[in-house]
Amino acid sequence: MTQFRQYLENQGKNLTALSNEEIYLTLMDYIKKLAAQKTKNTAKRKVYYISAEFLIGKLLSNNLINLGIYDEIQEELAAAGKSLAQVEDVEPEPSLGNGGLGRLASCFIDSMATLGINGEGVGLNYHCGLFKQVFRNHQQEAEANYWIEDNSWLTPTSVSYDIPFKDFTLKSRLDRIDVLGYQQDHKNYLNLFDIDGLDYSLIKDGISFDKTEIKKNLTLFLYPDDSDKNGELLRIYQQYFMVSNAAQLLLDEALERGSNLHNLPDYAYVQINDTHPSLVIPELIRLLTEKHGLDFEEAVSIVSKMVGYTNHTILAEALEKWPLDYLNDVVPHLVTIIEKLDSLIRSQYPDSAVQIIDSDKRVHMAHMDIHFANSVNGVAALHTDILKNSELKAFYNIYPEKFNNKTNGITFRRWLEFANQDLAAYIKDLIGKDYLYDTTKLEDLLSFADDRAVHAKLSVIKHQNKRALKRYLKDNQNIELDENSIIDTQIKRFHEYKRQQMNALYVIHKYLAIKKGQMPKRKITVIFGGKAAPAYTIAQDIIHLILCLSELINNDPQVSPYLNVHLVENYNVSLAEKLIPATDISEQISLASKEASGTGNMKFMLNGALTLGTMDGANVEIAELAGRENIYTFGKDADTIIDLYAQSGYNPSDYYHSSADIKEALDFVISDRMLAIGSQERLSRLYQEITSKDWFMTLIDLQDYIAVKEQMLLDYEDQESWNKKVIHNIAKAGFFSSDRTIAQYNEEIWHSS
Ligand code: 26Q
Repeated sequence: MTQFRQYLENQGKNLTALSNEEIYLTLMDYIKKLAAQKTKNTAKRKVYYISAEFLIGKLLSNNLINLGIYDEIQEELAAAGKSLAQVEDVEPEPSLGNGGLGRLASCFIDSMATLGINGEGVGLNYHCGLFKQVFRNHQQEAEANYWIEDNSWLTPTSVSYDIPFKDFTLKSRLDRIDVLGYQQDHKNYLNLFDIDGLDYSLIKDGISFDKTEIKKNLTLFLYPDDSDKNGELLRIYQQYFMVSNAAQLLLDEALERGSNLHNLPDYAYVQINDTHPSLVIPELIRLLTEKHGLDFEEAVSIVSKMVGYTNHTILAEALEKWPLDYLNDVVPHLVTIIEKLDSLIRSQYPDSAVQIIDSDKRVHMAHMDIHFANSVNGVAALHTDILKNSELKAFYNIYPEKFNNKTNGITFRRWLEFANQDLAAYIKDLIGKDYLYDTTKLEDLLSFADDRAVHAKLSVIKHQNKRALKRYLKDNQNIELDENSIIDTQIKRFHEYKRQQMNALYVIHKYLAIKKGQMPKRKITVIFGGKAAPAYTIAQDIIHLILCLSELINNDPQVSPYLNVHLVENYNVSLAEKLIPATDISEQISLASKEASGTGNMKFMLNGALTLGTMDGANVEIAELAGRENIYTFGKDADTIIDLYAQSGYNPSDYYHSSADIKEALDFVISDRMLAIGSQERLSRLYQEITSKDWFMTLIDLQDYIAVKEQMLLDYEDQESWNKKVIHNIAKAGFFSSDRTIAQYNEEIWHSS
């Protein structure tokens, strides 16, 4: 009898009689009991991975896989006439993240546990998290997403700290989620701090709420609207609450394990995920000096040995700069410390480019991080080079030894074993299970690169995944997917630099060609997914354009047999798990130099989609590893784009007037056919933006993009050579395991053992 059957019998439960909801709760309880039997990792130096986001996805299957009992449970359920997949549907998806940065943090805590590293996540438990996206009138609307149910993966603790703000002190509470590594005896935690006294009635329309009632709203939403002062203040309250809790937890745990605080770096390391947790630096210094009596110099020296900063962006608007006045309104006790740190730097380095507080009295969080961390890393080779040679050059000149690269990765447990079970099983048939422990073993697949039987089987698996996606989209989104079409997918947050608008212009180009009688050989389905920040108007306009195109094209009987366009609603981890295995073409088309890494690109590669991409972020490493001939690249390179910005040398009207294709596609945005469906205001604003400003250079690569995409569609017809490319991609994806990334963080930065 299996352990699970025994457990059911002890509880007097019979699977056949249980609903899917009841089975879900039973499995959660069973997993929590198994997790409770595991002891914690104990290495002396503990890593605290502080992050505003943890986009963890559903946990049921992930935990079953990591416990090594997924197959067993699936069989037990099947024997009782139940489906594990339907039970998985019952689980709500946690809404604690937004995009790549949050998903990365989640892959990282999975890998830390898998490698047996004593490393935990620290963040906030936002009760409504990121907004839920709904489409009305071809526009995005935002609704509050209440994702926490009475029974959840969160386990309450008695840990609580006093968090001092200027006008009041808030008591925190800590909930934890067990993080089980793959087939590990030990576990870690994801620590999510919260407040008591949260008040949902503050939420009015959609996601608007009273931003001034901090004691009742602090953990309501992730990234509350910060387009006004109250919104910015709330974000500072959230950030300080997060890091003061993290710092107090870290100090408590270090003291408990025998640190005398003078040797604190032997007991703890803090990894700062982008600048959102940067206030942890002055907060640790404050606690060491004011609470524990160390002198300022020593506190600074201690903290400087135990903090690492990861940069995820070179976009100026995403680099946080808080007005000193705002910090004074919320955390005046940190301002004195930040000012001291600033004077320290001023006395050593006169260069205004490296100051912490600028002449407008704004605190540059990244600058503080770089001066007082002992490691600064980018997230892909190209990104780190850009940091060193242009964006952070002045800092690199001062501290060359601090800068290092850690190319991102993804956990193969979730993104292959779970998401693409047929492919994973087939890989095991071909090369055995070793790749589960050493993902570079996937290279053994190269010996099948020319094997026709393998090509055929890969096509069959892709087709089955398309059928599974078709069923899901039909049942959940009322979308009719053609499983015999080429699936071309762009899923990521909506942002001009990611250039969903360029893909939309391709769609228009294709639509017009079909209208002129130029039919593609095979039907193409272009799928988009992603949310736009509610205050980001142009991103909303791009969503509007795509929803209008979808309406126009899918309902045009002349065009829809050849081309479909879908924008899936409320894109999240669970949808990604279904979309990626069914995709043929992976759209990674950011303006070169702007996408720090990308991690979706890695997931698609591993799942047998071919990349259509610019030489940006980790695409560069994908091209190197898989071979330039096995992916489809186009567009200007990063150096060219960086030079163009430096010289203000890009003018969209040059491109608009120089190509009939581009002009025709753009003019269509404000054509009568589009205006009959969409909003004049949104469509003409977008048209104006692209033809006159186009800060992220949509048009510079459009012609090349169209040409390479056409070639790709033609190449798809030769399934032999297509699948050969697919095999090269899967075989070389091993490098992008987050286990490799985390092993590097540990060997080169954390030194936890
Ligand atoms: C900043 C200021 C004010 C309000 C919000 C923000 C903010 C919020 C979220 C800034 C950045 C983010 C998220 C960034 C992010 O997800 N970056 C992605 O990180 C991935 C993991 O390293 C990379 O693969 C992606 O290239 C990068 O875009």
